[in-house]
Amino acid sequence: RNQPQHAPAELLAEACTFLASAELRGTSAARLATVREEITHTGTYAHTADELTWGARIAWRNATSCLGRAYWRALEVRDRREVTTVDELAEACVEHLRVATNGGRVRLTITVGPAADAGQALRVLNHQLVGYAGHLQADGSVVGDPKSVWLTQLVRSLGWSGTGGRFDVLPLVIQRAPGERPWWYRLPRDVVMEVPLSHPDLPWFEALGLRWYAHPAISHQRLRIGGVDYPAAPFSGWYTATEISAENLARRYSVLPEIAQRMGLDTTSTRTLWLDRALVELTTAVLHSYQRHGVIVVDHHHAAKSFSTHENSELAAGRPVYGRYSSLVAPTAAATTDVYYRSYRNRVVVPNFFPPAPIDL
Ligand code: NRG
Repeated sequence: RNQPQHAPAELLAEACTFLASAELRGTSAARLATVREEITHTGTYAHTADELTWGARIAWRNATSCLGRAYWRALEVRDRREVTTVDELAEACVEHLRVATNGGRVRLTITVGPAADAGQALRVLNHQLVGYAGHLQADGSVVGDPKSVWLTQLVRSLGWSGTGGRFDVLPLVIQRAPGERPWWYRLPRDVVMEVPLSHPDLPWFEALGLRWYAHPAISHQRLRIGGVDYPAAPFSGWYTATEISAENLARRYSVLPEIAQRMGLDTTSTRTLWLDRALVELTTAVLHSYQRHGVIVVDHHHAAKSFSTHENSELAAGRPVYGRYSSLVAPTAAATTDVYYRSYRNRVVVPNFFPPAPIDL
């Protein structure tokens, strides 16, 4: 635990490759010498504000499962590396939500916490800063988000209790170092923006009581720049409507049978395409409701188009575009988008976002 994470030679090589990136406009020889010296003496080095900013942007550009990468240059990077305690990280996360949510005009924002170092890896255990609890029932069913059952049980064991409902916002859960007790923090209501779903033409839709939060603030990933790991680096971008409709509400919350029934569709045979038809109305409701509440959300056709344009400009800049097909292709009407007909190499290059280390309680 008291050893630096990477052999200095490896770290030095990754640092030098990063510092040579075109975006940094040729790091000076003096800076390279300083970094080399710092690594030799301390086993690591600190990025300048500019290196951190470009490192985070390039990490986004390299994120193979992201369809929204066209906007990588617009990422706002908040430098919170001075944070040292769980309380301070919780405060930085709340501040992140305030700034990124921006009343629904979601700002593309990353907040970078302290670098991992010997024995410490201050991090957020939630998958996203805002998320819904999954309450496991005695019969094995789940009220809420089945994805969160584990975290919900953890925070309950730490003394949290929620409403027990389907859209019960989880507290932030933060750990200072592997093996240490995590701490939880209720999010102030005013930083949690949610959108109740209604439909432009189906008046009964609103009474289903469906809702979702305004934007995803991905908080479990480890950001790696030039050989340095940042285990706490919450990232906020724009939702594609089908993430909410197809993946979250249809798949995990299993809402399609009820919608189909309210639409009067025959659900006894898949040949009636009741799943497809109910899902289209659900996606319509998401797009309509987010727009009505002034919250940025992207439709999957627009998202796919922006990605194709991005691919072309990256290729023109001489950079290959890697991707994970299954994450890039739209979950509905896939074959109406160009992405469907393409193939991608899923090559993970650094800087990038990585899965977190396994949670050690
Ligand atoms: N599917 C997840 C979120 C994954 C990341 N998607 C984004 N990221 N749009 C969900 O909550 O539905 N982003 O930073 O915008």
